[in-house]
Amino acid sequence: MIISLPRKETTSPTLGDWVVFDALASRTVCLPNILSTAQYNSQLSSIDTMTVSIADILQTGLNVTTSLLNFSSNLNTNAALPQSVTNGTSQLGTLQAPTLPTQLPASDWGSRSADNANPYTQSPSTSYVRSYDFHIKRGTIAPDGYQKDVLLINGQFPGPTIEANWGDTINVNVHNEITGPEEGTALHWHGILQKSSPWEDGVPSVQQCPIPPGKSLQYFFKADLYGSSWYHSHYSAQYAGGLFGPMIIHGPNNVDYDIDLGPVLLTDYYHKPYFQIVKEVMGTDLSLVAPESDNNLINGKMDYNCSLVTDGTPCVNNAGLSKFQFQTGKKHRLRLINAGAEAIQKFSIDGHKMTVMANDFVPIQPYQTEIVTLGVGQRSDVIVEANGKDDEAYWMRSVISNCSRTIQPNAQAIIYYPHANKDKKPTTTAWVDNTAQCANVTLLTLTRGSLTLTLRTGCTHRNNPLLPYHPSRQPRYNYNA
Ligand SMILES: [Cu+2]
Repeated sequence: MIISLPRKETTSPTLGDWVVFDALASRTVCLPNILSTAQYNSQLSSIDTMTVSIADILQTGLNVTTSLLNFSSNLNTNAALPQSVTNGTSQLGTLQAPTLPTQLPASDWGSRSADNANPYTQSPSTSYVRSYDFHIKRGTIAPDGYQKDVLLINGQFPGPTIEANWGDTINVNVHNEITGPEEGTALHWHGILQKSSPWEDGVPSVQQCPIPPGKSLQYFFKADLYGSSWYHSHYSAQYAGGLFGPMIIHGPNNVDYDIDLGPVLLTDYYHKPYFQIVKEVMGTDLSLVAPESDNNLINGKMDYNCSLVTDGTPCVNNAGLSKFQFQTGKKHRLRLINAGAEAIQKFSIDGHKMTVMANDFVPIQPYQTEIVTLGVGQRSDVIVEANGKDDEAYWMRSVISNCSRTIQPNAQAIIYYPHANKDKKPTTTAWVDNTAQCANVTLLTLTRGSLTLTLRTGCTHRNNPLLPYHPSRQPRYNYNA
């Protein structure tokens, strides 16, 4: 196994060293020590990542698991909690999160391009099946420092990234291992058309049967559109309890870029259990109102002000923010996904404009913007050119619009340039949002000079559109004419 290490991932780096800290032995091992000095001087002193094999790490006498674990916790330089406590086994939000390829091996969309093929009617059909195994269990983590019982897929929050090529078949073997209490579950593949497989999706107990506790179900469906999306539970409010993850389908691109940084999940976040959210939103007790969200996460991470906790739940300040790596001068693709429960998100990166290349599963005529607005379930693929300073770090932000009820609307993550000091937080300034908070970006405002609405359908009298239909009375006229 080979891993790539960025330079200076420690709280006490020696200039030019890559370091792994072994917490058990309380010692720091500089990885260049395991390479020859000549190798180090000639090839490695000026670059920013080093590829090293586990065998090389073993030579240092470190236990591999320990060193990797501590390496990943070192990634949260300013974090009080290791990644395993905030996000389980997910690597999202760390500098180790893998970048994505432009396509998986054996892609087969032929001469179809974003310009010449309508994805809704001209998708290819490959013979490739991309298979995933999902084990869904309850678990306890602290994504923003506040300890919470959540639902995890393969121990991960957010759930694993599904990847396929356009036209492939996606096969997900879902094992419902939810206990304490047991509960059904059912997954929904957001945006997939399911033209020939409607039973693989939809509302549980209407279109698909929920998976009973202790049972498994194989989902098979075609990746019929391409771009960025996500999957989530459709059972109860399970996805507000953690049961969601990114789904990326590689297809032809309408805009060139160099590096695919992968999913950027934006989620309003509730400390209340999802059972309680359901009660307050859907229940028959009319004295209850929909709850306020407690925080806003980027790729499942954010800090929280624990002095706000009044119920005695364990909480740690500075749990740790998501981190991203930019390469100076390169074009980075970010796949923005609003995987939240309720909130509209306003996404931006300080000092950088974004080129929006696709919305939902549809490639679009690219346009530049400072702020991307996303409603729940919406996605925007953006290209960001790293034209900032080589030794600077920049804030990535997402703000919950003021039409949502929240205690803490501001999500932040850090983007590092290659020579930025990773021990310091960015000091950059946010773009000014000139749109009304709930509105879309100005460019997308639909303007219709003189639109006359003619009421032809609906519950109104056919001869007098202003006369309402009265449901307690048998209609005497032909409605909906
Ligand atoms: Cu959905």
